This record gives sequence, structure tokens and C-alpha cells, in this order.
Amino acid sequence: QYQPKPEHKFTFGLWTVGNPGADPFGSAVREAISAPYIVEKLGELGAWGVNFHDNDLIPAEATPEQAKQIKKDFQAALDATGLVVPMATTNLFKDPIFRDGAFTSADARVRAYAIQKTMKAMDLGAEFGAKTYVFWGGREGTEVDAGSRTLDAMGWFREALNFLAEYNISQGYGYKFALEPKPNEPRGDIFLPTVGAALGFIATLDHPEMVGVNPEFAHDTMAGLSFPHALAQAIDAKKLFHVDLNDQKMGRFDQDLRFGSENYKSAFYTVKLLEDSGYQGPRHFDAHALRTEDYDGVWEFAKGCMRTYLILKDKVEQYNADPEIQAALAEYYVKDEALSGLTSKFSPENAQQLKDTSFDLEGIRSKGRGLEKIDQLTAEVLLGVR
Ligand code: GLT
Ligand code: MN
Ligand code: MN
Repeated sequence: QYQPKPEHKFTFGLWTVGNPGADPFGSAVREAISAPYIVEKLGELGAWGVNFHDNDLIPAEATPEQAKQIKKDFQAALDATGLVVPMATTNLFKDPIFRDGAFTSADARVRAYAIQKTMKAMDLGAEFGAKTYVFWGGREGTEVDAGSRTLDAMGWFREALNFLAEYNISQGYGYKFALEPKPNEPRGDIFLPTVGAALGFIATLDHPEMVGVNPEFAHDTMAGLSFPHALAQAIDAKKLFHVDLNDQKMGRFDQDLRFGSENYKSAFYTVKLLEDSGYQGPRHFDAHALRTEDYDGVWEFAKGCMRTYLILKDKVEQYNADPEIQAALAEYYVKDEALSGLTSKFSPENAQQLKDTSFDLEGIRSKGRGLEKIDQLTAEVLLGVR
């Protein structure tokens, strides 16, 4: 039980388990490990796939011959383990050239270079069969608005995504793009900070059908927002193209904690939304082991992400099948066929009938909603006493 299998579609980025544990105040605590070794270990642990930024796989300074060899070794590891590469992305944040943005830099040369780099990274991802392309605009933002580019930035961002959407079509790659919102870090304020902001922006693109979102648990949680609410909005908009699972304490720096390590209830509702909605995409863990750990800790971390997901999935099934919870929910969802018939679609007749309807306002007002009970029952499922 709780043994991860490929059918669960768990994925990790090369940058997650491969994270050497450096932070702004301290250097790396773990030796770098190779991509083929990561693939081998993830395969052993029962993961389904692995994702990468262009430079996670091919270092920026690699020669064409080196790049060729790296790709060969990586492919051999994929073949040996059966791991797939469902998603790829571009590193548009490490190089100092992107210090003031990539697609939204006020320097036209930087914007053009960012598009060039992304096209090449899309080629690389496509070579390994990736079908989702993530755009995390970590450097797209400001600390000070002194350059007054905030409005222009929206236009440049749109221009870049429109260009790359056409590139995707012209190459026949069949990528779905997934924009990953984040409120801050590494920039003081990142553009398109929330899922809702990204969804609003997508509607202004030339190919809105190609573009969805990649919400991340920690990114909403950092800002004190509800991740399950953001996730629900993405699902409702049919725009959940990918998901980044991890954990985070509210109001802290970007912690990228092991999934389900901090906010049990939000993690539960996250899994519930993913499972109940029939989301078919990868369950991607965008997190890394604590800086306190060596590689034993890293593999414990990776196992823990997947195991906790499966435990919570089990809890969701238990919750959905619990007669007492279901009875409480049936009371919570008050049904009235006649009224729902009136409000489900506007017609002048329905509007008139609704205006003429009298409600038992006192009766409705005076009755509590029963959420204390449902919440306690949920807590007891999670705490393992039901
Ligand atoms: C980086 C960031 C993540 C993004 C990755 C994709 S890189 O680690 O913190 O949230 O998903 O670019
Ligand atoms: Mn993150
Ligand atoms: Mn992420």
C-alpha cells in the first residue's frame, strides 16, 4: 500500500531532487548528481516521469559534442527505466542577462534572446517527447517601478507568447503552454502573480486554447491565499494543464517543502480536487529536500512526496465513501428543484417568476450550516481515527 507506481503519474524536475541545497546565505551542501543517475533513482522509487529546464540537462557552457553525449546518456537512462518526459521549460532566471526580466525586459535584445533561448529549449523538450511547456516568469517583475515598464511588460509578454505559440504550431510540436504564477521571489513583485491574473491574461493571447496554467501550492500559500481555491478556478476554466505540488508556511520565503509536510488540510483538498475532477495530467513535485539533508534525506523526501499523495488519495476515497460525512454534505447542499429550474437560465418568464417568489427568509437565516461537524469529521479522517 502507498507504493508509488508509474500509473500514478508522479513526476519530479531534475532541479528538485538534484537541488544541491544552496540558499542566499550559504553554499551548496550536496554534491551535484547527474541526470541519468536521477532518472535511475526516480525509476527505482516508482515515479512516472522527469522534467527539466534546458540548462538542467545541458549546461549553458556545454559544447555541441558534449550536448550530444549528454542527450544520449539521458535517453539511455529513460529507456532503461521507462521514465517519460512529460514537461519541459526554460531557464530564464539564472543568467545575469535576465536580471530585469526576460520576455518583459525593457531591453529589446534581452527579449529577443529570451525568445531564441525558449525556441531552442522547446526543440530540446520535443526531442524527449514533452507535451507540456511551462513558463515560470521568475524574473518578470520589479523591485522598484522606476523604469515605468509595468504596462509595456504586459504587451511584451503577450508578444513573446504569441510568437512562441506560432513556433509551436509551425514545428508541429503539439505543446500545451502552462503559465506558472508566483507573487514574488526572486523579484519583489512578479507580473501575473496569481492564477486568476494568468487566466485573465491568457484570454488576451492569439491562441488562448493552447495556453493554461501550472499552479503551485507554495506560490499561493506564500501570499496567504488558498491554493485549493486557485486550483478550483483553474479546473473550472478547463485550464489546469499541469500542477506543481509542494508545501510552504504562509508569509515565508519560498520554501518548496515536501508535499503534505505542512498544511495537511489544504494538501487533502488539493488531492481531492485533482482526483474528484478527473485531472489526467502529471502530479509534479516542485520541491526539494531540506538543506539539512544529505542524499539519503533527498530520497526520503522524494518518497515522502509520493507516499503522502497516495495516503491523501486514500483519505479522499474514505471521505467520499463515509456515510456520516455524505449525509452531512447532503444536508449542506440544500436542493430546491423548482428554484434551480428558475435560476439555471435566464428567460423573461423565469425572471418574473423569481421576482414573484417569496422566501422563508427567517427559516433560512436562523439555521446554521453544519460546517463545524463536517470539518471535524474531515479532521478525524485525516487524523486516522475514523
Ligand atoms: C523554480 C521555481 C519553480 C518553477 C520552476 C520552473 S523553476 O524552481 O521555483 O516554481 O516551477 O521554471
Ligand atoms: Mn516554487
Ligand atoms: Mn513551480
